[in-house]
Amino acid sequence: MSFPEGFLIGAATAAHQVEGNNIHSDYWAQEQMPHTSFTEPSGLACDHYNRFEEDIRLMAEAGLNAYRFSIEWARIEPEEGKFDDAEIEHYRRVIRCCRENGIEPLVTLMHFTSPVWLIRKGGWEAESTIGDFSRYAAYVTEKLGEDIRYICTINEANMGLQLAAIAKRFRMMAEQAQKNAKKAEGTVQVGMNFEKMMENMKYAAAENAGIFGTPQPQIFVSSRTPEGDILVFRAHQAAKAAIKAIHPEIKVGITLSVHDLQALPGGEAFAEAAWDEEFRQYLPYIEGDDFLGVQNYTRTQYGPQGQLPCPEGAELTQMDYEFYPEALEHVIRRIHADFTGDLIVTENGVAVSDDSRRVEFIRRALEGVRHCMEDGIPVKGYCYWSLMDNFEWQKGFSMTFGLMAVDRETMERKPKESLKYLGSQRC
Ligand code: GCO
Repeated sequence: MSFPEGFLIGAATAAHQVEGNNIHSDYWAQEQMPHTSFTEPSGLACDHYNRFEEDIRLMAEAGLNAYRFSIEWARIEPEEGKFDDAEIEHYRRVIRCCRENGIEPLVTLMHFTSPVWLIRKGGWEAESTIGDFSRYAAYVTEKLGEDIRYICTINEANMGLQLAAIAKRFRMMAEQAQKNAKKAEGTVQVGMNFEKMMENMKYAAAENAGIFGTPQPQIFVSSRTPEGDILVFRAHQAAKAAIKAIHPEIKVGITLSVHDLQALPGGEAFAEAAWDEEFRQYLPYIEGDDFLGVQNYTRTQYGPQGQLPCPEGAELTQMDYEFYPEALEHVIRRIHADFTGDLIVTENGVAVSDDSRRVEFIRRALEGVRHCMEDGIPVKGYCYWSLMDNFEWQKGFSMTFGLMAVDRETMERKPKESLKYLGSQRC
């Protein structure tokens, strides 16, 4: 089955990861800290801010008809209550360029980065963020709404608790390491400086306090309290109401990070609990949304003792995920059992150096999407992550997810076979 007329096939990016010089954002500030946890600063990133016309043209020439990108809040409102119309005009040009190239823009309003002033006010644990975010959403909708049909309010809104669980495990390991730092260094077969890591954490706390007024700034990608976790979804609801009040015809949704959670014998309860925490608990906050953005990369397996490592001998990606494109079909089916609204795959991709593996990944992932649609599941689009190799947050530019390579010196774009392959998959 080929995809129906109007099915969206495209690529995704995020402002901070590709545009460059996002200087009013919390991430930019943390990247400059002497004891930053970032491998390298984002700097000019992929200079997409200045090269977006070329990038959009390359997508259109390859046959893509959709582009998911984010508008950067820290550019639009660099100071609280002061909106920068010049930046609105920049994004108006991006949206117009999409339309001129026959590409549907899917606009994300918040993709992990926030203005520094928001974090100084308490960030994603502060009640005031709900009003600040919906005011920003209203401003963008007023200015650009007539050219937009799809808005994703918040990217991967369910990351907070996932991070809290990881941070808890890390803290326990770090406390253990602090007790026997030297001894701990002898228990791993890799040169680790646990003492230096602990030292760094102390300095970083002081540096964060200097920037944000607190040693533990509540940036979006932080461990979240249960109240903070729900605050993110309340911010989504407030922004959706603000958007609908101005342009009710715009389709509004949120995007969630979802794993294909698989239970081996004895692991059923763990897998069920993980699905409740990762997805089901948020259903009341997304019921009635126009679509749900599905973001999936791999699977997670559970046995009688809980989460299992990747299967022995499995092909791994640069991110140490298992190469497992079948996860997408499984997770779409699982979501549809609980949420029967429209679905758009807003992120699915693979960080590999061999592009033929990316082509194989896309082929198998889209095969799974087709199977879901043949069974009547309302999938309306697929956006591959990512259009170009870009700034993978704390890992810097080392991960290559892109359909295009970018020369780090010259910023020259080098489209890969996978870009052409993806474009060839439209109806
Ligand atoms: C995320 C973000 C992207 C990542 C992508 C690859 O899901 O973390 O949406 O910014 O770069 O997922 O890890």
